[in-house]
Amino acid sequence: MWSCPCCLRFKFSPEELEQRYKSQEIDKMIEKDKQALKRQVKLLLLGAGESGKSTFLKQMRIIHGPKFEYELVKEYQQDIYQNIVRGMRVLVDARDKLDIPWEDYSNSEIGKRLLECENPTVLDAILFANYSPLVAKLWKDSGIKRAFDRRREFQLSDSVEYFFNNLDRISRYDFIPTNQDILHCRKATKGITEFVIPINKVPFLFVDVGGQRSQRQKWFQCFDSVTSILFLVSSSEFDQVLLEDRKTNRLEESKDIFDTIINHRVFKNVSIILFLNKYDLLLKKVANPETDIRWYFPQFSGNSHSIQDVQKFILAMFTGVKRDPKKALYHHYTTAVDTENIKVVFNSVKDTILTRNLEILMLQ
Ligand SMILES: Nc1nc2c(ncn2[C@@H]2O[C@H](COP(=O)(O)OP(=O)(O)OP(=O)(O)O)[C@@H](O)[C@H]2O)c(=O)[nH]1
Ligand SMILES: [Mg+2]
Repeated sequence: MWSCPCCLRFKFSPEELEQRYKSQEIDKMIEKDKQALKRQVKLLLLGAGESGKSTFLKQMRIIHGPKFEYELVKEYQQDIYQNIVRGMRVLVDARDKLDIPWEDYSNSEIGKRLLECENPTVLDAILFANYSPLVAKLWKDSGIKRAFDRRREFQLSDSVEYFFNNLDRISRYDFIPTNQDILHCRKATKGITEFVIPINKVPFLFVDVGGQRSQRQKWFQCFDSVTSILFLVSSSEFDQVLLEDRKTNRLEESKDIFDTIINHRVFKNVSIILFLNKYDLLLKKVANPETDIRWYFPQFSGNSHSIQDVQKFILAMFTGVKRDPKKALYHHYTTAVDTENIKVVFNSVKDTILTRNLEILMLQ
């Protein structure tokens, strides 16, 4: 209630007046926060491990700001060095286990050295200089390339090829990661990361979670007041198994998670947007005569080397689990490492989300 300041002066001591003034200011701030919270759009990024959730969030920063801070870029730089060394170790080990001969036998010594040296916890430009010539030499060996071609049989991050192909630039002492390098950098998310980005003067709160099995029990902590769920699927993973148990098909796992989310009663009024991600990798896989989606999904009845047929099949797999026929489900084919693609896709997604948010506000 508003009170006339002149009357208040006779009723209260200066201390009491000050106290009153402070509490009125606090009330105003709380009210302002409440209004801002009401206007805020909360977007949950969900999906299995490696589906591209954190990459999508990086794109939001690249497109809408704020820029990556210097310290963060330095962290990415170290992670990129780690991605490269770990990636080559995995390939050397796989070549051995798959019994693929070296093209140049002298590389076996280099491979052994790489496997035997202790895994450094922090790699900087100076330390990385010890590794980069070894990695460059091994990447040229057809034995390693053949192991790489059989990568679906073991666990290798999708970005290592990009980094190996950019090794000369990355090995320079003055290397500073570009946005493209940052987008390819792989670090599994542990826990929950929240990031607010003002878009069209509306605060968008992005919530990024870890998608691996051990991380999923934390998801329910962020199920409150969600405006929309952006569910990411790595569509190129139809022939791969999970890192967590090395036997479950990755696409099947992703579909099961989607089933739980889309049919969850907490999300009855939440719009769900499905991103069939890693379109670039899917395109390459479908064109490859050495693989066939039918080997993993015998129910596939189209042309297994037609990208449209494969996309249609994967989409139907996901839309098919939705139990409520009235529930809206939007979908997009995305390449999360491609800024132009995400710019276009997010523009249309944003309009859907804002309209939906307005409807919710009007109902309140
Ligand atoms: N080529 C390609 N790579 C992608 C795409 N989307 C993501 N990646 C890469 O895939 C890897 C995994 O992406 P992340 O964004 O870390 O996946 P995530 O869903 O956050 O994974 P978790 O944190 O483990 O749940 C990274 O190395 C990305 O650069 C894509 O559309 N195309
Ligand atoms: Mg992540």
